[in-house]
Amino acid sequence: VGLRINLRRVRAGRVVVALVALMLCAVVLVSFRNSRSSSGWSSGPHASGAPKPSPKPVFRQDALGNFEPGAEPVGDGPGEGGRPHYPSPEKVNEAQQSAAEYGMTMTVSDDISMTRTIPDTRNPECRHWDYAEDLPKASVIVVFHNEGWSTLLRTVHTVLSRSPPQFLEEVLLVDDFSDKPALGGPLENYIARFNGKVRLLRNDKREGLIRTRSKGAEYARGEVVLFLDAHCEVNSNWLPPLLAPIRRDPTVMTVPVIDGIDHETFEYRPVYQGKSLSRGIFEWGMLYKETDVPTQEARRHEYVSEPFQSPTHAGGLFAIHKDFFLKLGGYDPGLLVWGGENFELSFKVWQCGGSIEWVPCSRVGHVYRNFMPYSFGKLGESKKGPLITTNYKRVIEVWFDEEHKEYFYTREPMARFVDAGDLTEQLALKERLGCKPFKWFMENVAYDVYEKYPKLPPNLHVGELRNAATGNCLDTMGRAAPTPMGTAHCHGLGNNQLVRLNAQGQMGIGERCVEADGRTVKLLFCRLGSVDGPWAYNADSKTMMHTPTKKCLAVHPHTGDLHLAVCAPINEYQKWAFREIVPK
Ligand code: LR7
Ligand code: MN
Repeated sequence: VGLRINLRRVRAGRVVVALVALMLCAVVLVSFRNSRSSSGWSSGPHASGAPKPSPKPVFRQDALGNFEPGAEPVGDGPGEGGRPHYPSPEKVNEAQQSAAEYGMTMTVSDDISMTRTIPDTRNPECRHWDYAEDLPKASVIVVFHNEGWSTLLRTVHTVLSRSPPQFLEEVLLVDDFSDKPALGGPLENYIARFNGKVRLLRNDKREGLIRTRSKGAEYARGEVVLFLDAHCEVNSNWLPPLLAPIRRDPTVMTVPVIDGIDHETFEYRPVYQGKSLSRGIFEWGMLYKETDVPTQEARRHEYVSEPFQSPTHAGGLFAIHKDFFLKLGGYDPGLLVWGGENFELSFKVWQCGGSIEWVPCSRVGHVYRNFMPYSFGKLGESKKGPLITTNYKRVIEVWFDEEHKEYFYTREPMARFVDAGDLTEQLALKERLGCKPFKWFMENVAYDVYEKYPKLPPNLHVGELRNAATGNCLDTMGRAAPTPMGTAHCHGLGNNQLVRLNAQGQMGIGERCVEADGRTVKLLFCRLGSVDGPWAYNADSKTMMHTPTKKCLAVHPHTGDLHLAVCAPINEYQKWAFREIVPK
């Protein structure tokens, strides 16, 4: 990167020399003009010629961007400079308890200053961009449910201290029916010190993060709504780069690059150390994934620090013009609590006339929790089938086409059985806005999904896989991959027993694959983008052969464990039958 800047400098320097010497004028000028127009340069404050409106930020060689702050002095207190912090010996127990309650060690967070310094993790190029002075103002919306005090307020403090005030309309906190006492009166008292710059709304029942965000957007006073999770620390000059693309085009949604904050030590860890930039995609079971920015997209930009287009986003951190968000109907109000809303918004933005840009010069730290500390409450019980799968089904039933829907159901057969609820309004919105078909999105925006996750071969069998000798069914045993696979009493409910075997020998349960080495049979995450596997089922002999070893899947008669055995088709412990199930 430094190299690139140097190259640019050399080139620009060469231009000046050439102009002065009146040598090779024509050739050099052409190359200069080309570089100006392709980067969208127009006459910035330091360029010669009549000033023109700047559709894009100006890249200046002097690194004195108009909002560029000086380096913050690094103190030596706990966690300063983004360094890891550890609980003192007498607080170890308390720390463990707080980690169990919040999914992050609040005791450690509580020791760290609200405005500690963190490393400026941006590409050095970022200090050269010069943004317009009339960017739209943002409401920063933070929804929360039973979040820890110091992480929530550190989010607020860093937004207030690291945003140019003229672009920050307000910080809008929306409480999704928390019941921790500190988040009641004490929170109201605390934010009073910000003289109205920080507002607080409360739900009168649990709505989940998705509906709570839509509500925040409706109440927001800013032209742009900018969402953050309640455990973030925004980094140096994070705000203008997110607003500039929206000023240029109000149908652009912008996403900062998300650094990691460790849930135990609160160490600030930059993403992309020595790695190339990545962007958001998805695989067919609708897990969110990131992948390298394809060359086709990278080639469209002169600088690696320029925003680039991304098919999807992780969900929590993004900015969008309020009117555009509301025109898109906010989030589908039928999505419950958590999950899938990132895809819904991504597909909707792209298919209905907008675009998503990831902004490398805007960096925000986010605490990745150890586990989800909250339950889904009554909302979780009110839906048939697992709630997140239900959300995914709503999203794909509205935005996918028939071909791509089939890949989702092939990979996640359980989804066929969940009730997605009424989709009339969502389909009507898609119609009314004249949104483009999913095929267009896949071919023009998310083309890299096909490279990573090839189209899926059909399933030959889907159902529970019952052993003839024991009468038990193949089962994940409720354990997370990687784990040994087991068998258990057949319950007919699908879920952990809903096995798929596809035409290329891949056997799995949802996104996880059954694999075997030598003797043990395991459940692993399917190899990235793999659609094939080692299994061959013979419906006559009822054996499941592991083709690389030519051995057969068997239950051990004594231990009951799964293993690979020398094939002996008369052995009942090696006979398996798929039974289609229709979970109630
Ligand atoms: O019922 C709830 N009500 C809420 O208000 C549940 C949660 N929330 C709040 C919660 O307090 C937090 O502020 O909603 C916010 C997000 O919840 P998290 O932090 O528990 O979610 P996450 O970080 O585990 O999950 C990611 O996916 C979610 C899917 O619905 C959301 O989109 C999160 O915002 C999203 N987080 C990010 O994108 C940060 C980067 C992580 C990655 C990849
Ligand atoms: Mn989060």
